[in-house]
Amino acid sequence: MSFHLCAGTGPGLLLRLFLVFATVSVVVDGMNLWPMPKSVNYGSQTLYLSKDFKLRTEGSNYADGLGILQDGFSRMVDIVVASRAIGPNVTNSHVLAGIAVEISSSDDSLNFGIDESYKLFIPSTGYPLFGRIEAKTVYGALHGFQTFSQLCHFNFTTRNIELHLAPWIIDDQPRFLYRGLLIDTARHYQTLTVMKNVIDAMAYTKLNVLHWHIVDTQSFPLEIPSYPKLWNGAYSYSERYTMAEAAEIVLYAQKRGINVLAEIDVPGHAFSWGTGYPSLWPSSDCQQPLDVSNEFTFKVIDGILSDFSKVFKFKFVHLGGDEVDTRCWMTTPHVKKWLDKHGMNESKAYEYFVLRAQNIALSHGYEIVNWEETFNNFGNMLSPKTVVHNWLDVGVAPRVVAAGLRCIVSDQNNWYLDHLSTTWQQFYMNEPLTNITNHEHQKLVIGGEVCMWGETVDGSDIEQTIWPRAAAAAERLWTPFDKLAREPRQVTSRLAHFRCLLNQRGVAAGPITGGGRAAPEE
Ligand code: CP6
Repeated sequence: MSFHLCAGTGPGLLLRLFLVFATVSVVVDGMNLWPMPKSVNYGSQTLYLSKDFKLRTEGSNYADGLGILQDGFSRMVDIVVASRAIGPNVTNSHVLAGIAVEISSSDDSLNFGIDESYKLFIPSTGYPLFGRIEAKTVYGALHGFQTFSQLCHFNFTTRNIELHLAPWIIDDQPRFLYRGLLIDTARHYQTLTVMKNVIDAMAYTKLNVLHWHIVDTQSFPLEIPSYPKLWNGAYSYSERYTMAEAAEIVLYAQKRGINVLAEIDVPGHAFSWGTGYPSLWPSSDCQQPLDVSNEFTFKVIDGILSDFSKVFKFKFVHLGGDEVDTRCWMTTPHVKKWLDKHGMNESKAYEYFVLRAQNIALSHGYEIVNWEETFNNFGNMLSPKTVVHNWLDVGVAPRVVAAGLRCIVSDQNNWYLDHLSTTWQQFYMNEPLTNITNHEHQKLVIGGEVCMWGETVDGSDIEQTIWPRAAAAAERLWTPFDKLAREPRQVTSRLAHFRCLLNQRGVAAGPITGGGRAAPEE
């Protein structure tokens, strides 16, 4: 069966058929917004976007020095027009002349926890007709643009862009402050173009953190000015990022309301570091983990984080700490001698390494994210500024927040995009607050993250591996709990529509028919 659910108006054919035969009531809301806003009201009037659709700014607080609002508006118009030849407006009533935006805060720094809420009003009467977005921050206004873009459809008869069901009153804000997507550029290098395309699609789904797993055992693609031989561990001369290009990615993301969480995964997952600086390896028989006994190891980490702090302005840095196999520390004579001298066994040395890396990050002004093994092994020793990043055990988040630390959920059975058989339904239904009932504890779950580990994806298939499954998780992280569907089939048609929208915008999102990552002919 082929699915064609990209129709601009009303529920898709499948949902219409479903509604005819449905015995349970489903919320249709007459629209296909993704992710579903907190509150939506609408009417029945069709409006036509002016060929000269304008941004009007109101209130004088926000100066838009970086052009975030102006550029966000232009991009929004571009995705709505989608290169089509728009005909002359056929009517002079019900023409929407533009959007007026009022931003109350002058601050355009993209700090963690900033207000991302917005209100979107589309009136149906008046002249001239202007939509209106009210937001505390420019980043809230950008979310308003995204929602607005999903209300617009090209009509092939009139050659106008139509906006149905006005007046609209939408009141929206995210459920979680941290809505992440991990990209791994160590197992396969990803081009700047791919990275930017991923960021664009993240903005469409209202995800707000790009977790950049830059480096791993397989390659070290990033330039580190303090230790210029580190990127000798890149796959090739071309498969690298200059620090200036990293800064370009950070700015590109910021202009779309997305923070970049940079990761160096220590002390495991770091073989590639030794290509340029072999003394980071304990010995030729022990090339990971990094040499815990060597002061140079921590000097290099300090240099990396010093360089990071000039470019990666997010308040968190990710220090990894997962899957550390410390056995060869014990069998490398100079390391064993050092451990004995300091009265450390393997697990104490692992703790010492992670805590020392944490202190270096703190000295550069960062708060820290670490993978959950650090909590499982020595949770009570972690800095209070640690966010524990779950991936292994669904039971860890309740324990982390009960211990007073913050937590990000990335359950490998539901939110790992490299697991091709994990279905979009699983991505949708994975609930970060499972088994956490205490309200104070719930607040410590700052959000969740879907992970696109890079072993099996390159530029040829990364987009359809991420999308639309990451979008299913994005609604879980954005939409208020009481507005989320209880059954995935309640959102199938709306997600299929959003997936078509991604395709129309040049994002190679795969079909949703198979559940997991499906082949197009399925
Ligand atoms: N790389 C790093 C990985 C994984 C992790 N860390 C990983 C482990 C198991 C699965 C998928 C990915 N490839 N650095 C674990 C956080 Cl199933």
